[in-house]
Amino acid sequence: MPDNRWPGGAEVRPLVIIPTYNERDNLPVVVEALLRVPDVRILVVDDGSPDGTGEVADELSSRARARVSVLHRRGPRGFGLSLIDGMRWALATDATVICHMDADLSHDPTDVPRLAAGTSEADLVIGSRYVPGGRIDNWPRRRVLLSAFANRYVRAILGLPVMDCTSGFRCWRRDALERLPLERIRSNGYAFQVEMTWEALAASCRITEVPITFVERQQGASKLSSGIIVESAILPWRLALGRPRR
Ligand SMILES: Nc1nc2c(ncn2[C@@H]2O[C@H](COP(=O)(O)OP(=O)(O)OP(=O)(O)O)[C@@H](O)[C@H]2O)c(=O)[nH]1
Ligand SMILES: [Mg+2]
Repeated sequence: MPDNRWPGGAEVRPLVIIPTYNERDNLPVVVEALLRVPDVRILVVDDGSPDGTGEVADELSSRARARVSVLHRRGPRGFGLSLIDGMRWALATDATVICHMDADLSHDPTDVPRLAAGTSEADLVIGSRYVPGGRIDNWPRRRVLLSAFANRYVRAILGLPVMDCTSGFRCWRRDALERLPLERIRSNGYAFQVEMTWEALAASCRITEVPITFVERQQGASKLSSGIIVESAILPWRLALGRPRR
């Protein structure tokens, strides 16, 4: 953010949540890049990664205590569960903008100020691959097709006015996140992003999309599973049939 203030003078204090599961080689790169962005604080939410990512996160935190925190989760693991825990943690701080991004360098840390700045006029800013200027680099054709299909499918069933409903690179205004019923969110994979978008619209949040370039991970393994795809296929129907948008 140019001078770290929204128009009108309110101070902007961004906090970026990074959920991790087996990202020991990627995490230091993403954290160091984020630390080069002025005023950003970081929360790593690790799910007891067997590869020791949690210890790597502790080491990063010990070098920048004021800016890097770590939440070690116990119990059932999950991307959505981790983000909800991270959001609750963030809401207990004085952060005014709460962002989240993947640890696998698919999301560019230098885009954070651009997304965070968008919260001056929107409650939720989505880093989008599917608006003009947005791109995907190096994804296998199978993944490109799956993602494009998933977005068309969700939009067709739910009529969401959002081009990239499944993007995991987002910034929320704190007051918007406070209005959402986080205790109701059940999804854990891509569907989590869709469910949060649905709830944001239900809470009359203003949503904007800013273009990003999404890059295929270079290291580590994807956690995409058939369970995540099935969950994503079912969720829009569950929302459309069971939970009206008010
Ligand atoms: N805490 C936590 N983080 C997770 C879990 N599953 C995935 N993540 C993290 O969530 C982010 C996105 O996961 P990815 O495996 O990259 O999934 P993806 O980006 O949807 O798929 P790819 O494009 O194949 O990488 C990464 O930072 C992961 O480490 C989980 O169960 N718990
Ligand atoms: Mg990824």
